[in-house]
Amino acid sequence: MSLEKMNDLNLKESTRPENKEINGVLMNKWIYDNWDKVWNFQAKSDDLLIATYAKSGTTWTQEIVDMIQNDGNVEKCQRANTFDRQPFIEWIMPPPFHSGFDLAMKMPSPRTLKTHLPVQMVPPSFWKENSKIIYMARNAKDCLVSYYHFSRMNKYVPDPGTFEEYIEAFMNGRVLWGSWYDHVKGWWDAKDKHRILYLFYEDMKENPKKEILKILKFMEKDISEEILNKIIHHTSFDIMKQNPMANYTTLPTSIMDHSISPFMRKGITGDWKNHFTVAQNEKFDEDYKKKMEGTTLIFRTEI
Ligand code: PPS
Repeated sequence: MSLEKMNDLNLKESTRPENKEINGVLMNKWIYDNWDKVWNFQAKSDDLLIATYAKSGTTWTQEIVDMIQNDGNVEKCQRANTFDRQPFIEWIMPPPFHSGFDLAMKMPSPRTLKTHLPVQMVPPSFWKENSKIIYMARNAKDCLVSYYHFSRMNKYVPDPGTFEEYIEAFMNGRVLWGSWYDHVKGWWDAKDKHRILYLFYEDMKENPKKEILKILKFMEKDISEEILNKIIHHTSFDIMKQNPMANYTTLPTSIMDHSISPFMRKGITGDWKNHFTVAQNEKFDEDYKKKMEGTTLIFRTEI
């Protein structure tokens, strides 16, 4: 179905769906209902999986990887929407919308795929096949702010309520894909046992060249300095914000309403300072210390 047609339809599915927990992790109803299919997803050894907690720089990483795979050819990277180029494996939608899961099944190899699943919920075939995985993490406060605004504009995500209420929900892991704390720690531990490149949004923001070089090495790709500079430029926030194949503006407004908050919102580190009150920040930090105790994982909340 064309996106224009989807736009015309006043679908029932565009109202916010119910959510249910799978092993303590909140998921939308469609993923919950189809969990067996997701769990039994058949990964391949030449798959490249981009894994993130939501709002941590997934789309950015996806665009970088696609540009690398296409040797910096911008036209090729504009062949389709991000979500069609690199299917979102657990995203199962009712007809008439196509689902990332179905798309991944149909896609020829080598595939680049996306997931927000916490590490313990990744389909076991990825470990069996030893597929490469790039994990991108973002500091909790900026992630929370981004997720809050995204939840306001995206009707497939639970209504966030007030910012105060949302902080509570985030701290308690009562948001889709569960606890940020468990997610980043779980993947951090997994990186020493599997082929996982663990990256940080803040590092990418500070020095994209250095981080893209890490991705190139991981993907065993070599490119010229000229192409590297082209990739840095094409995947900068300002360019991606204007790119309809990366900014999610082709989706119907009944799903994502960019007039409420654009998907490509600010793309910075430290925006949390414009949102948290002093009291909210103190409470968040205190709770953070407890939840992150004992891990070697360190985040930067400003650069
Ligand atoms: S999703 O829906 O989970 O896939 O969202 P995700 O892509 O992970 O995160 C969206 C946030 O990433 C920002 N973004 C970028 N920041 C810097 N540079 C580039 N190129 C870029 N592309 C996307 C996007 O603006 C969202 O963050 P916020 O803070 O809301 O602006």
